[in-house]
Amino acid sequence: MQKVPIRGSLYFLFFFLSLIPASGQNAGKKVTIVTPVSAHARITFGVEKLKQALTRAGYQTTVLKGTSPAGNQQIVIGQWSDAVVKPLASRYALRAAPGAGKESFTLRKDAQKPLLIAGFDASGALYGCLEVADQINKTGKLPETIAMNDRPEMVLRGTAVGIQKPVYLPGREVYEYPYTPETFPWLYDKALWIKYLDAMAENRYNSLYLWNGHPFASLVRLKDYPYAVEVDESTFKKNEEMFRFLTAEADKRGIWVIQMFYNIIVSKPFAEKHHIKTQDRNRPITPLIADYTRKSIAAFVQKYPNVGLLITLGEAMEGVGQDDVDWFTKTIIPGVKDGLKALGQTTEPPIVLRAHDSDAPRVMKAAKPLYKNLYTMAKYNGEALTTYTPRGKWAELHRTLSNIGTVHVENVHILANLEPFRYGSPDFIQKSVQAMHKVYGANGLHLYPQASYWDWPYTADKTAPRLLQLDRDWIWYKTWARYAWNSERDRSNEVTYWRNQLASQYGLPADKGKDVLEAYEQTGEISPKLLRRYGITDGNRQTLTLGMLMPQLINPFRYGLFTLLYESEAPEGEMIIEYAEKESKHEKHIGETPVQIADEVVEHGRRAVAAIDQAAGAVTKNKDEFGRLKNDIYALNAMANFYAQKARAALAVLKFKYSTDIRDLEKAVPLLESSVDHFTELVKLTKDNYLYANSMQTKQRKIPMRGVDGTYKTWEEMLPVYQKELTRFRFVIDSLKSAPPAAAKQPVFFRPATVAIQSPNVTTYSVEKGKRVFSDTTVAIEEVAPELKNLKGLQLAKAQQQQERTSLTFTASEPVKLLVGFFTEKNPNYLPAPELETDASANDYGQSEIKISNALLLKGFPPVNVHAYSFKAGTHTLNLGKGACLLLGFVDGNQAIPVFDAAGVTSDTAGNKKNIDWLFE
Ligand code: ADA
Repeated sequence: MQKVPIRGSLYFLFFFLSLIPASGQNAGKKVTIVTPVSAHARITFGVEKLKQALTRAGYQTTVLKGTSPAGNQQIVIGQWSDAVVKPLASRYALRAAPGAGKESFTLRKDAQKPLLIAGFDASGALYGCLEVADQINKTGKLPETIAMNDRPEMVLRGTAVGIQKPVYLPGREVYEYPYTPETFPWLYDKALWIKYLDAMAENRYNSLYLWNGHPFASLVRLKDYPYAVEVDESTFKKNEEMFRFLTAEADKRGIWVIQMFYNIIVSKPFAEKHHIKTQDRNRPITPLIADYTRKSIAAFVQKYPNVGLLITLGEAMEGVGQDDVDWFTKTIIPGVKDGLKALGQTTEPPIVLRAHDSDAPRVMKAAKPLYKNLYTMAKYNGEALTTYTPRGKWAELHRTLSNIGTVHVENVHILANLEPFRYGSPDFIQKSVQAMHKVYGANGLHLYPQASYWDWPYTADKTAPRLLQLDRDWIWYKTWARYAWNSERDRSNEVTYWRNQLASQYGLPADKGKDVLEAYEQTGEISPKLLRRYGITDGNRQTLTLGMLMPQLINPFRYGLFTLLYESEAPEGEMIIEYAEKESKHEKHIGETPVQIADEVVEHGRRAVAAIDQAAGAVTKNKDEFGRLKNDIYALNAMANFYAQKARAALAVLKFKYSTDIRDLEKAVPLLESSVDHFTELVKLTKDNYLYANSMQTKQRKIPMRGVDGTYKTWEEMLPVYQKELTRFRFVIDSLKSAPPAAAKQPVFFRPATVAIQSPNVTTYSVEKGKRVFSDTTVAIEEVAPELKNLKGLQLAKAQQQQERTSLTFTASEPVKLLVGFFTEKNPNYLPAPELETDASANDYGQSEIKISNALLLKGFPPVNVHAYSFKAGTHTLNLGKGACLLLGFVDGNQAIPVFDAAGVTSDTAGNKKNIDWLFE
């Protein structure tokens, strides 16, 4: 797999096809297929598909190997270099077209002459066969004449399957899912794999990524670490058999299987034996785990030399830094090389490096001299679909990786803002693929499932039996694949193409097919626009379709706003809070505004509903599925209206923040009421139709509500929250009207807890104004939220925190919470706050949420946000990363830590100025 020098779009040299109307008169007509004597498995597979199409059209087929063609009802198939191809190619005066490359093919047939299917390679010949089979299926006959060259634009066109679950396995951490039939019955279902692989081939995908934390201990046994295997003997055998089957069947269809894994995770039995954790975000590389991983990779490559590897250096490994470089160049690449050496093979399997939570350009620089078959990958729009006009810092990173000279692959990652509704807007997707090329310089696609990634192979629809994603989301796979093959297709032809696809799907006349397309394209704008203008994050800690709380709209920083969403994954524009601030100052608005989006999504919803209603009466096929699609369109319309009204209400409320005029608040009431009404409608539409909104049902889920124990995953559970918000709001307005603002709420002081600290040796300080927070500087507290005043902070040396990770070992006789202060600025000098977008373990101690925003101010430092880490009684070692932070002391574990913004209590300089969240909570 090398980079193809010329893009497919330029390569469309000529294509014409003369079709004589299908006569249905093929019965008894004989066709001879001629293939090379020893044809590649891909060619044999292509011939099989072609034969099936011919038989369906009434032809009698015979396959001959290596015989020269005679007569016109012949199809000659092979690579340009094959002996069977050469004579016919020279009869047509053809050879591989200039610039033809991997996976390219040529089809040629003149009237009364044989049909030539010539591939640059076996994949090309396969695609040639599939193209002819498609033509026969469409027209009912073999074309009389054909002249066509084609090849894909993107080098890698892949889909992902997560061998993961919506919840953690008992006693396990994130991503740790051994391959067993109990956990993944579908993984051993060969018929399902064949169906999936056939659909991939039909869409011309050429790579299948399997995602898992640590697959090796389910697939290989190591001489030096035999105890690391984490499945029983019979499962181990089943896994070997399943993997062999899958890779062989994939290869026939021109598909590379690529195994993904996270670093550094070790198997559970291995961890137990060596008394280490299976994963530890802040663990440095040790010789033991390096050796174990290197040997695991070597054994894997030796056993499955045709399987590629997708590497995630981030997440379970110390953040961005030299460790990433070392791990990739001293453990992973040598592991692959050891495996090749043991095999006596030199063909390097592809290694794809993810730019996730690591400095991929730096790692690639070190790795390029060591290994040739390298690729890079980064998330297209984070863990969502938000825009086809990406820009900013994130676009820069993509371009940097594309410019390295290896192929850069776009990862359409978890679609956290689309779940669980159907999505299939050809227009949005075509433009996205164009942006991948033009803005990012990329030349590969890696596509996640459209929804329910963690629940593969099922969708969230409440049906019996459950629907398969592969069936329900056919249009998702088809659209991306079509544009990955060629993104520069003419829009008006595309409208015709998709109109016909949808008409045939639902047994509709063409014009009604167009209505369905319209419904898809109108709704296709709603979730992207909403998230990029109102959202907190592009990550899967937010489920957009469940709505957002009012404080999340009016005070997003309190919820760990992921600013990249606005800066890179949205067109230039304003957030709700920015818009309101500008309004108050009578400043000019720039770019896409929240007000504009409110209007636009309502209009998209209206048009989509009208379009789907127009088609509904004419449906003759797949009626149940059409009913579900229609329901989704209605649901998206209700959701669009919910957000529009709530955003408008938020703007009115923010106006009050500046005006302090209660009339501004009163204007928000009917808007908020109406948003709750639309949400009630959404509940009605989803209650009997969906099992859940989001497939990740773990503690990482945060927005709109925490997902502890699988709660708050349906609209029904959210409705009372929104109703309560409204009730509180009405009540507060009444109180404000009838009485002057009540005296400030009395702070609830935290109850300090006593623990025995084993290391390091520290002195403590009272968390009060004037006290020094570090042992090596004179920096003292300028302002602090009074709630903290009884706590004993731990004085650490700032310089040391910046050089080494902060580690604390202590014993608690009762459950405790440790309050940690993070500086609110991204800067290598400061310890980064827990970030679920790049660290799925960031909530292991319940620490991901900001408890007290702007809790503390130090001179010359950014404001400090407080997070809380929970511990049971016992001895613990907490490893934080490198960078300055404040350990503000231990609190009684039974005391609930309220979530609030102390801005205004501390000072106006503390970031968000006046806080009005109390209007709603
Ligand atoms: C985030 C996300 C995870 C996973 C990860 C990744 O941490 O929350 O679910 O998708 O990124 O591998 O990109």
